[in-house]
Amino acid sequence: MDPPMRVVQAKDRVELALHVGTRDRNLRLQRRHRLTSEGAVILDRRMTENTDTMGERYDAEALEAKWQAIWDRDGVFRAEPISGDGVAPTVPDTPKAYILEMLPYPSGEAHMGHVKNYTMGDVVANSRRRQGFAVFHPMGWDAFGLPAENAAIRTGEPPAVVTRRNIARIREQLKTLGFSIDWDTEIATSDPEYYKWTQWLFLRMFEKGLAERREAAVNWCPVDQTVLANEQVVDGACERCGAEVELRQLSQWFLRITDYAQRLLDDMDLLVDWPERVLTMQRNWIGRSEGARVVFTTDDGAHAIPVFTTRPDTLFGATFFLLAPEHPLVGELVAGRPEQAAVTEYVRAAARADVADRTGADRPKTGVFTGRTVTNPVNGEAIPVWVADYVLMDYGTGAIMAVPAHDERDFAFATTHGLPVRRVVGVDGIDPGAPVMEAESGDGVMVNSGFLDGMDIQTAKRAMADHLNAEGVGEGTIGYRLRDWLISRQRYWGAPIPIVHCPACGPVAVPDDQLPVLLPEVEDFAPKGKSPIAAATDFVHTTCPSCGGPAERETDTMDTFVDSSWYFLRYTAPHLSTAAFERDVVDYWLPVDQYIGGIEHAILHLLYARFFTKVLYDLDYVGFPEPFARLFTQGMIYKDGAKMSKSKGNVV
Ligand code: HQ5
Ligand code: ZN
Repeated sequence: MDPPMRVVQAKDRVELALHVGTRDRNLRLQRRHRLTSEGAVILDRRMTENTDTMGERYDAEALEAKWQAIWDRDGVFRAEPISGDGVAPTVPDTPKAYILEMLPYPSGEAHMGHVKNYTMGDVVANSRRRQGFAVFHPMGWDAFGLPAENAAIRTGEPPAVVTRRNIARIREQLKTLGFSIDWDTEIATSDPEYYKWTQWLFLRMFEKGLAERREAAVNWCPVDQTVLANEQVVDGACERCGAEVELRQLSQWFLRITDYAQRLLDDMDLLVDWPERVLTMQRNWIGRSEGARVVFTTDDGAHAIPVFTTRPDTLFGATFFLLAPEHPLVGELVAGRPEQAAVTEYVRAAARADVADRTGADRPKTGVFTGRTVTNPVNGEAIPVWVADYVLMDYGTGAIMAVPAHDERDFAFATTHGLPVRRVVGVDGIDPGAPVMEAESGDGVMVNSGFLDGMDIQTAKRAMADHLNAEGVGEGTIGYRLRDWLISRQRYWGAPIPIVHCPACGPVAVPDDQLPVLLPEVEDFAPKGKSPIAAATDFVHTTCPSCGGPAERETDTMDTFVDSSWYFLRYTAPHLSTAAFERDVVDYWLPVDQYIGGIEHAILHLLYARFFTKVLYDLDYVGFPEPFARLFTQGMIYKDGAKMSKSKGNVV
């Protein structure tokens, strides 16, 4: 057979001949160029059937099997160094290339979405190898989570069994494709030897106060019967099943990613090889805003009520003041007044209402007047105090200054209850005193705002913060849209949270030498509002590691995104039993030189992985603050108008 590509170059012409073999055709592609001072000009192209070598055309089954067996035998894709029990790897000076694609959920079979993703990584890995880099190109399975569990609920088969079968199938498919993967470092996040270290990481965070249990209004999916992270709620619906999400008041585990909000923003400066689009999405998600804390004083001077606002520039437009029904001052403000009965009744009704009902954008804006006023500290104006259920105690201080001209909900409230509306950000071509017909959110120049008049919004924000500081009635603050990461799930197929609840000691960490806390076997995987593990009484009843008294194990499991927040580190020590990974080896391979995956992970996974890496960096377990030096986010493969996925049943 001819060599696949032949180049003939003379002084004034170049001829290219390329052989392309497919299963049933063998083509010869030819192209002739004339070289001119302008460059190469194509003279002609030809495509011919190569009949004389028909017997030698590319036979995928035979050739792939032959060469893949040889690659396997010789371990040609094996990376060095890798940490393992009983080995003491030495770290070389060879330039390295860690090429990584996002690991798949083994929820069924590989499909074209995966093939596209992993082919791109393979191309990069192969080219880096030929350039002389030590290449690390691993693969693993994001094996915990709802897909395997839902399949198990349908068929009654344990998720572990379903997962094992799926992994075997998808591994076989990826192997058939002949990717240059180091299969010796394969990991599955649902293996106890992996999740032992997921639990270990959780405990390091627990020790640092970065993992904590607290009561909060959380997103509840009534179909999946579990809580969801904010990031898993899309337009009010569960990202996985599409059901409308409810708000519930529950005690849950959170990771304090908000402690890292500013660093997650600042370190984007290091991510010069990330798509600008992804950085913008993360920046918006973190949503840093400069605002102010402003103190309003009650009409009798007895109470100073602070509010947080992201719009201190609009303070002159505050025409009324709202308290959450749960605000601790409500009772006292109306005590003995004619408004007391109506306010008490309103507070009682609000306590019975669903939080989602209270805060929905197009719900009627109900409220009740307290008969009291507070003083706006910037202009001395007395403004009426109302109680309104769209104000929640969980956010800010449970009190807000209402600026109806520039906030939609405040505008709706003012309209409903006949309260004044005052424009403070001008609109081009409209008289500053003209009536406001709807909440105006545009950019403009300050009006009706005393010393702020004529400033743009940004300048006015800063000027107001300075003024509040100087007058001692508030101060400039920095806030973030980012919320703490809710990681507990009331589901079976996940890493158990390694905590014991003791009536005397409270939540106590399971000692490191008792890890992993193994997922118990249960009969019934169906969600019931609490984790199916709660039915495993042998598992639940235990003794307190601290005082030895009777205690109960935590039965929630961790969000699958916890597993995928550190897998790229574990590949460097896939079977090491004494540590999650080793510092010198992980520092050799990381950061990942090229990470490739779908744009759907621009916020969730990529932010979580950055957060975990920073925590480990601060704890001195890794020597780099960012995990992925370079990122490529491919377009997702769609079919019939939906993301190609096993759960949508539209796979090729
Ligand atoms: C694509 C499609 C489908 C998928 N386990 C997670 C995951 O997304 C990744 C973790 C790091 C959080 C891409 C997808 C991802 C890769 C694996 N894909 N088109 N798993 N129709 O199995 O491009 O974006 O769903 O990079 O394949 O996808 S996964
Ligand atoms: Zn105890």
